[in-house]
Amino acid sequence: MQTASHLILISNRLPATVESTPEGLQIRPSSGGLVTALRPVLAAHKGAWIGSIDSSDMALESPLELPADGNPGHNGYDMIGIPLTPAEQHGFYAGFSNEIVWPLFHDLQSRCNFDPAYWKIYSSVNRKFADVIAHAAQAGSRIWVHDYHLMLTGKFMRAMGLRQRIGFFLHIPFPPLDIFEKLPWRSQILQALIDFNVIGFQPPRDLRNFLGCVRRLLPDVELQRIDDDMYQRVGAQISQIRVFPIGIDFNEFARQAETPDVTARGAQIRRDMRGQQIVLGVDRLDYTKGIPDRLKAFRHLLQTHPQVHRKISLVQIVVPSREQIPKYRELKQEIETLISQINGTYGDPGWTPVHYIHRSLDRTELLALYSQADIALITPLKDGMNLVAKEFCAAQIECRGMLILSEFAGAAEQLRGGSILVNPYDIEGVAEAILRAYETGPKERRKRMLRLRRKVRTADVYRWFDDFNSCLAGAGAA
Ligand code: ADQ
Repeated sequence: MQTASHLILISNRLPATVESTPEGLQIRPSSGGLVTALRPVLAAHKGAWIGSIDSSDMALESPLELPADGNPGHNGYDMIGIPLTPAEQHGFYAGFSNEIVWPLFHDLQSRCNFDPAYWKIYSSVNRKFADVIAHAAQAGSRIWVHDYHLMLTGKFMRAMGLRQRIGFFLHIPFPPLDIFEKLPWRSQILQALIDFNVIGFQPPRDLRNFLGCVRRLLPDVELQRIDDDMYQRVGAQISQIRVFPIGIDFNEFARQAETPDVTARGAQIRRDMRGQQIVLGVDRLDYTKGIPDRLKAFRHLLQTHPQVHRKISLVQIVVPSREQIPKYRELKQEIETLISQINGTYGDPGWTPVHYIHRSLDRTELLALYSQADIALITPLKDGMNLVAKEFCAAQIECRGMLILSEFAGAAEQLRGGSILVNPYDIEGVAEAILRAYETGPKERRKRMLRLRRKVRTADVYRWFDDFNSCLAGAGAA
């Protein structure tokens, strides 16, 4: 018998990799935006996490149940891994999710490949997820679906007769009507989303866009405004549509940033780059993160302000991502060409303008860089939130760093007071912002960073989780 607080989280991938070894199944916790955000809140709640797994070496046909008992990799959660065939992986994940929804929802419709075959597979994989959820759900379960891969699951769960409270949180942006309506399956997606009891978005911008689409494309749906950040659907099924800006585990990041390992590594980085201000970029390899435009802005700064030569360096960390998709491979090439061109033009034996790291970093290395950076340059073309901006603030124990942030990141809404906001497409504007940050004195830096840290500390991941979870608990069942 489960209690009413039994929570089922569902995301495209399980927050772990499962490998078959002669000793049995090996389960390793994985990293990534969503997992980083949710891991700290898992320990306190009981329930299950459902997501797909790579089962190519296990020849699985049915879902793999991984009970939490005695397995530290689970964070106290049962896990259920859904095996997907290579065709499903291709059509659902690489295809519909990442060649259609991902670019479209980031306003990059020219990058979309609206292949109708993708839609069929997306729909059938969403049904498969809904089926597994229906089997795992208990009478009092709350069901919380994450992100754009699974927008149809609510509809399928309802069709299967599930009456529990179901919520959906979108980690990525929701586009404005004139972009969303390019989607050939726009009404089906919107109709499916409205079947959730709670629909959560990151910044108010996305809530407004969603409401605009519902009003235009689903005119029979009646919405009632509760306040600026919250709307309610009127009708048989009560839905709340709200903003829940995601945060980080601020205290944990700040604590780790002061550990001896991080401090020692930070001091070494400082020595290696003495006499220079460190400009830091940290991103998954993704065209939405605006890395080429950022490099062009940095190049423009070097071109127009020779006084900063040898006094400033960009450290650009790029985490490999979605390497099976050709556009991502092309992006890597573009980034590397730009970096070698900048270093070839401006570098000399004593100074490398751009340091490029193409791999995932461990927490110590990442925190050492965050804590030593004089300027964080975070310029996504569009982003649901952007956790890197918040992690940077948490690790800035000495309050020396300046944050330059894209006005199109969801985080800009919360961090506008304290950061320098830029239009990431404006190469000259971003170059000017770097110069301005470079010239900012210690007193002003400290004032700004204290303000940013206060904001990030208050709106942390626990608050995000609690807000959504209590909203889900309070939402009417179907
Ligand atoms: P992402 O697009 O993955 O997440 P982001 O929010 O920036 O983007 O999170 C990236 C995460 O990866 C951060 O926690 C960061 O620490 C980590 N990371 C980045 N570079 C790393 C490196 N080299 N080594 C190790 N770790 C690294 C999606 C949405 C975002 C939204 C999040 C959470 O696209 O807009 O903020 O979900 O909702």
